Amino acid sequence: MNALDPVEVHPAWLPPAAFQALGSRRVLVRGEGLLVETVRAEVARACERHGGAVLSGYESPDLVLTLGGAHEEGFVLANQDGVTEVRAGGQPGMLYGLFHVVRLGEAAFAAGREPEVHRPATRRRMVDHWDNVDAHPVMGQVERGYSGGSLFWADGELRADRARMRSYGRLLAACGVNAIAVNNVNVHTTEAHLLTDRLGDVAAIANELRPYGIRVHLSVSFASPIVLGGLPTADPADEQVRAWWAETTRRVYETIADFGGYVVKADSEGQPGPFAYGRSHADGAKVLAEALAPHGGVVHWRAFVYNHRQDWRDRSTDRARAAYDHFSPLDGQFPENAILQVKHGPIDFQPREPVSPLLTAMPATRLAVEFQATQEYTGQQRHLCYLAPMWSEVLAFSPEVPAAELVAVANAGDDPFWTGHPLAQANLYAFGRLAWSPRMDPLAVLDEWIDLTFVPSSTSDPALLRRTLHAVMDGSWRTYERYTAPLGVGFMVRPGHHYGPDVDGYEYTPWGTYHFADRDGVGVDRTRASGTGFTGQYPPPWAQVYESREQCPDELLLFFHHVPYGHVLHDGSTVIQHIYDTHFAGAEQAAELRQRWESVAGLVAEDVYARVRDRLDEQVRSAAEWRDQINAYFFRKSGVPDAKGRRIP
Ligand code: GCW
Repeated sequence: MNALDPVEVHPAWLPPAAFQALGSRRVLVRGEGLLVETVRAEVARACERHGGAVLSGYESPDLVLTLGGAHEEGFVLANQDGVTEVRAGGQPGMLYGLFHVVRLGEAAFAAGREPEVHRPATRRRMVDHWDNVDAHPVMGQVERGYSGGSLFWADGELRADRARMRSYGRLLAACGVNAIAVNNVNVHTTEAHLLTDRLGDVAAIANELRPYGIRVHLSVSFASPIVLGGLPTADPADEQVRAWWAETTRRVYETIADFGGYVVKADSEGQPGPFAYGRSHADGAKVLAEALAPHGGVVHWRAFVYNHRQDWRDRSTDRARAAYDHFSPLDGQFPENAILQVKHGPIDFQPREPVSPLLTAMPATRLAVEFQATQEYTGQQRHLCYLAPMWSEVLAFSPEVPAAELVAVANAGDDPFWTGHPLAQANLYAFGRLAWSPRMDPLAVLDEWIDLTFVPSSTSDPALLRRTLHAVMDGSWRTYERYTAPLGVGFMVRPGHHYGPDVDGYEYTPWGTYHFADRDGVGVDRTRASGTGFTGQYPPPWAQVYESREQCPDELLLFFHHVPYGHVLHDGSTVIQHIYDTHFAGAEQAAELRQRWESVAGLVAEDVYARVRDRLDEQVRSAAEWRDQINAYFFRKSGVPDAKGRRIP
């Protein structure tokens, strides 16, 4: 048995106190296997701390964890005659059942509890790390990482601190995640070698994560046959190329028998892909899928393909259209073990976007929805932004969406609090829970996270703490939205690092992210009638709703329409007045959050309190900067004064 002792970092949603109810019981664990051993070790540690006992035979237990059910990852929780039983389909199910018992606390042992059946909505619940092995000259160790260094890599090497990897796997398993990609989708030279001569590093990570039921996936370069294999081409139709992928993949499975598969970013932002050979993305995905199929692996093929060298003068090209235009004609052509991984919005993880229409256009293709837990465009873990309400809106959009697998770009690193901002841990936790159960209420998820992370019995005023956490977190995404780019128009961030306001930062660049503000109005005309026609990519009723200025939801108005500043919104205010009002309000709310946090001084650990306070200080400063730049910009463009006479610099 491997040592499972947690390391000296913040315990996140698994502090020892969260195991009190379980650990004070008499527990019987039945079965054999690696994950059952993990369960046994968890139980033993909890019982040692809290006075319970691990039973081995016939003594009467309070809790039985046993195997024997239908779904490998599922379990049934029941209480009969005062004994709580978790009957799991397979070993992973027992592990998830254990963490469910932890989540329930005392409630798991209440007599007469109705039996509950639990099983994940989808087979794979995955986090993608954009971690580099070699620190990248611009992007650093972790691309878009705001949590210190990588958990896996440092300065070109695999990290020596394997215990931290193990602890991470434990946290992921406790919220339901079962797959992880350990390197950046932008695959640079060193990282390309993880597939071949540095595979041992990947195997070492897999060894740490395996006891928690997590499979390792690898981002690979489409040009691997050239870069690693010395072939003259990476053309997917070339026999040598196919043979190279087949043989390379066979070796991978020889080393890591339960390897998950490949993640590919192709023909995107400079990454190589099948277009170079006149082949389609289905052709490209096929060659990798075929290599993986005999071993049970999958390829996640990203749909984030667009022209990043667009001419800003050309108003007919629309980046929002790109994924659908490229991929919808390929529906039905992807092999069974290929999963098309689609960003949740048509552009790029903005705080407000419509749901990507591609998700409704691929009935014959396996899909994954990609969320971004790392807060690239939502405050970079300096601002508080609980993202689950946004993700839930995406998941509720249409029946296709919750049926897809879920992937999140990870937000964790070697920071002592895992996620830089301690409250950003909730985003990782919530992602796992929503991937398991897409229809869960995001605020109920937050309650789970609060109870686990800030165990009520460990604080003198749990009610005040809970109230405060809800007050600062529930609406934090909307607060962020208020003081940043208005009404869904997006991208008013500083080019490059994407932190803080820069209204015209991207306006005259090749990136395809424009707002088209002039003296008369603002927004992108994506209608069929007079714009780029993007609205036509949606099925009814959305094609009509988004096409119509009158019906389009306010929060997306400028994503779909170019309107005059005097355009009247559903709430009765004009666009320009809405911009002023929301920006004043948003910055004020940020200041209120900061005040509110003071009420939990002494209720949470000092280091957590201080870190959150410092981040909130920066959020208050930055929100005021956003308010002033956005308001000043639109006042100067439009010449329309604020109806309430507030000072606009
Ligand atoms: O949002 C953009 C980021 C890039 C990222 C890219 C992607 C990994 O700015 O840093 O590259 O998306 O999703 O591929």
